[in-house]
Amino acid sequence: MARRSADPDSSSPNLKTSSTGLRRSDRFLLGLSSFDRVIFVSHVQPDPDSLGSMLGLAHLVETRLGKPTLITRDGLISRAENRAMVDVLRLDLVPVEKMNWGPNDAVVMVDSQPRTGRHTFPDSVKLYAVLDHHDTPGDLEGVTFTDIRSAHGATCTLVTKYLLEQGAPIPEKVATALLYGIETEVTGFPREASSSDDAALIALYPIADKDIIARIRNARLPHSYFECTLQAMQSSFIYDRLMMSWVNPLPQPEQAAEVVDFMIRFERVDYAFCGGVYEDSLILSVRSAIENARAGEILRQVVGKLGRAGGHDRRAGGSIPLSSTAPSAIEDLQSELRRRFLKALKIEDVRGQRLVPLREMLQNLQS
Ligand SMILES: [Mn+2]
Repeated sequence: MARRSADPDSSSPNLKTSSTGLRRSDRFLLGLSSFDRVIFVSHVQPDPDSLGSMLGLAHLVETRLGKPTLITRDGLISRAENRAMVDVLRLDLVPVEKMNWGPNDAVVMVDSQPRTGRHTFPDSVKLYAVLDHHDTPGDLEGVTFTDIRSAHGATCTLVTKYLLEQGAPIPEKVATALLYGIETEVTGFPREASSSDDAALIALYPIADKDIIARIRNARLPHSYFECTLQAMQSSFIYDRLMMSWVNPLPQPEQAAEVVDFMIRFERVDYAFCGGVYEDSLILSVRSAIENARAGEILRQVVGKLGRAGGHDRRAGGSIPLSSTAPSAIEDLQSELRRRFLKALKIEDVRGQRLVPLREMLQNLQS
């Protein structure tokens, strides 16, 4: 059972009788009783936290209410580990563009919030519920049930709580997805994890298939991954405690996040940023290695009205639609973003220092 101390928003008693004593998971399920089917949606390029949350809640609804459910995929899943998760766990995802939204369908959004620019399905789709842990505020008007806990490291933690609260048996596949979902969200250091995340991990660990998790975590990588990493290293500049890398074009949109996951390990910087063109957008990703980094807030400030951005304290992402992909237009945008980033981090307009000096790059080519 989940520990409940140190977690102010889960201190509700186990009362089911009075309306005030209803737990959140009771209210979530109660409101679904009048619907015929429950459809789960998440953000574009769903990550393990999205996938695990949809799977866990679908299981809860099926076992407690006996209603049919659907889990969906918005956009592509391209990161090798995330693809492996879908394949190995045989997740049956319906592409969101192929959905027929029925009048008596309940739509539940996980790991994201409405009108944050992270969805391709129409805004007219009415949501029954939103369960999320992002700092990025969405437009929750008209949503019947909301449970937003930015203190949680993962939405999967919230879903695990619901399953435990309801005493629902957690099958191996669901536990594996939830465990991996939490793990991927809290791997950085300092950890963006609460005692609730650790309690969920402890509850899931004995049930989850650890071999499957190892297989997902060590998914084989395509050639483009290495090409992209090389390009990122060669384009990286250090400005005081910030490193900025550019990859044009990105082989797939999630690669910007993979670059910063790697670059933030560099001992001399506190912030790593990567930007790259994918189709007609500039994809942005940020990581920080310090506490109270406000990465999501900073990226939102940097991007401003140019596009959209959001995330957490130490991890953030965003995108800017491009009116032109001409090299000069992209260069202009890159220098504007650099200027804004240095300003946001109060770094004097220093001359950037290459991570790999040009001389060394040339020497490497000759050897
Ligand atoms: Mn998440």
